Amino acid sequence: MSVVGFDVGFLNCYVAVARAGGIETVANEYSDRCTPACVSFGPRNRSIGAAAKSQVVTNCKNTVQGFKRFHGRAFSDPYIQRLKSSLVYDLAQMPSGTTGIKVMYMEEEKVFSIEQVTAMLLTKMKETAEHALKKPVADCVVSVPCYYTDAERRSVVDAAQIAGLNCLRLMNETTAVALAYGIYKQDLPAPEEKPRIVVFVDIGHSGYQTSVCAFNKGKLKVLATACDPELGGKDFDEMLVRHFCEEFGKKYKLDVKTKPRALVRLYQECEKLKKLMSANSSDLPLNIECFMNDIDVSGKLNRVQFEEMCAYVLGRVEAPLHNLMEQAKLKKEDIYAVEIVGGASRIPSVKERISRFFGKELSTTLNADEAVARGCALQCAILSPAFKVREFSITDAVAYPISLKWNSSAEEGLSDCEVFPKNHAAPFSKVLTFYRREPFSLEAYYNTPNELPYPDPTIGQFVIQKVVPQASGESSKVKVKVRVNIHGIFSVSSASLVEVQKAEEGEEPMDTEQQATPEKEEEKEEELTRQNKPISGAEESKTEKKSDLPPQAKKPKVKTKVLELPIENSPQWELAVDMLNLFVENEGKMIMQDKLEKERNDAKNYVEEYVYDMRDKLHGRLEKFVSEDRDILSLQLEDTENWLYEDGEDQPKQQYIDKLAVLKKLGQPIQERYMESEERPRAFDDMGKQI
Ligand code: ATP
Ligand code: K
Ligand code: MG
Repeated sequence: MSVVGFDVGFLNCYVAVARAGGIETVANEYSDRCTPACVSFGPRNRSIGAAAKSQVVTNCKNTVQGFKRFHGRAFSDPYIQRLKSSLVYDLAQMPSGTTGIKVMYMEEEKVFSIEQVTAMLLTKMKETAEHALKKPVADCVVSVPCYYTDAERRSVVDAAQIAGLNCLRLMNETTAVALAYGIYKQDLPAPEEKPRIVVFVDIGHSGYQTSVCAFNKGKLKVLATACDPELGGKDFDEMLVRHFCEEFGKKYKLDVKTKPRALVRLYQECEKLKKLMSANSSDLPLNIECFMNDIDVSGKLNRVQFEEMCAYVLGRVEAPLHNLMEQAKLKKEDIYAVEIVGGASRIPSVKERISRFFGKELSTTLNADEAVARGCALQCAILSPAFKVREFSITDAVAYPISLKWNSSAEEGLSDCEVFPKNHAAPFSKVLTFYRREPFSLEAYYNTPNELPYPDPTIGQFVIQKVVPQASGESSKVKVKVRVNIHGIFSVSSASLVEVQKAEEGEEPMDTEQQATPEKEEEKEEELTRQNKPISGAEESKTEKKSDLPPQAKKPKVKTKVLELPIENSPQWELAVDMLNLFVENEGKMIMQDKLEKERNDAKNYVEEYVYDMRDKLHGRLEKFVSEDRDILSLQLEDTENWLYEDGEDQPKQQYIDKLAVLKKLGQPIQERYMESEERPRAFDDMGKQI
């Protein structure tokens, strides 16, 4: 049982774990708590995280970044098509129609689905967690932007599974931040008191998310969320890049856009400049040596100019805040604090605008980079039976209103019904009742396509199968349970047919079938239910925490049998099970390949190290102990060194092991003679001191 939280950022990822001492953000193999969301493909292996980031320029076509926005998207999605032209690596269509990336890997052209790429990143983050916890990691909580739709969420759940993770919850990033804020607060209002209202703002590299939450002792409730999925640090970088492309075009006659490598370098330098700009308002230089065609370029910029060129981007900061307050029907005076996180929240003009909107100082009590990961780890701790953590209940909100539509009887045509309005509590289940004689299908969709940052409002088709009329020929009562689950994903979770059976007075209830749930009907329900119309009334709605069984009624005359009905689920862009299994298998193979390649490299490094180490020693402490074997070894060392740079550059692992063995065979006797002398009594100590 592991307790781990993963913040899978667009640019920066963080891993937090729970240990005896509490929640901790842990460092990767480079002693860095930030792992870049970057995967690089090579002729023999993959590099992931920091190792991949270092190849962004040298191996730009096979180094993938910024892929968080491809989840759950068709390749033909206009958004993907628009992005495609601005990327230095290639995108491709998966057989299912979703988005994949095309790279050279193992000297072959390969297409990987977005789920696979994110799984690679998660594999790395999993390793980081395992290294910190010193045990295998499976259970975890993974962050997603609160504006993600179902298809995007399912895609991330699949990615986690491909990486061998058991994702206990996909957690909205702003909700993770809210949890990290609230769980340690000792002074929250009592449950019956007026809640404390806090606004959370997360501006990362790709997206801008805001939420408003109500806190009472031991609980938080998300009241509303509002976002701009296309506003983040990258948009400021974009403005800078555009500016310098133009400037260098004029000044040096360079067409930067034609050279992917130069463009990638310019992005890197502009990001650095932007960060410096947060702390300095004076002129700041931007210099790149050998930028293009052997030309060194330089430019400069100050904060006033920066803000001018970013006026359009900055102008978009307020809209989501208005939207948020409107949805929650709150006044600015109701807000206790505005907590900001995310890297781009450090931009002074962004802070200024948010602060001006609320008319108050912003709070930065949370770690701007790590709060999401910490919140996820806290949620994982709460969900894990193995970890004791303070009771804290989290009620999230549905981001987009969800409706169902279905075919009613011929006369009525299509019917529909909003099952989860915007900001409805989640996770949540509702039971709907239908009267049917045959299988029927439900289509779930987001009913506000205009506010959806996604081109297709369809969530999925759900066919309720094996519906048959009652023995009397009348329609059967079919109860359908719909839910927004813990990941924020809509599903039709179960369906059952209520079979009414006449029974003799005093007869014992019949044994129900294996699948059947022990549920009895109430007459009241039937009266509430119109023909072919579901009832989503309060008495049938239950939160997931409560039992779904209605109170048992004593009715001797009528017995009912409840049959579970199979449901055929076809959510939009669902990854087929056989594909998922194949991806799981392939990820395993690639992990193995990376491991083998690492071992091969290590074996080569051992030879190299031995050559240099031994050569030094032959002129140092071992000098006294070599006799006629000296020349043979020296020669061998030199030969090996040359070999390493020529034929031995790229050999199978065993070759290096054999080479090392040959060298050691020659070196060993010398070292033994040295060791022997070291172990001799004090009288011989002087010799050792000469080293
Ligand atoms: P997302 O949340 O959109 O998935 P992310 O979590 O990877 O993205 P963060 O790590 O929160 O993003 O923020 C990264 C962004 O913050 C980058 O654009 C980075 O340049 C910017 N950033 C970091 N520090 C500063 C700073 N001091 N001044 C300005 N921008 C900064
Ligand atoms: K992050
Ligand atoms: Mg983030």
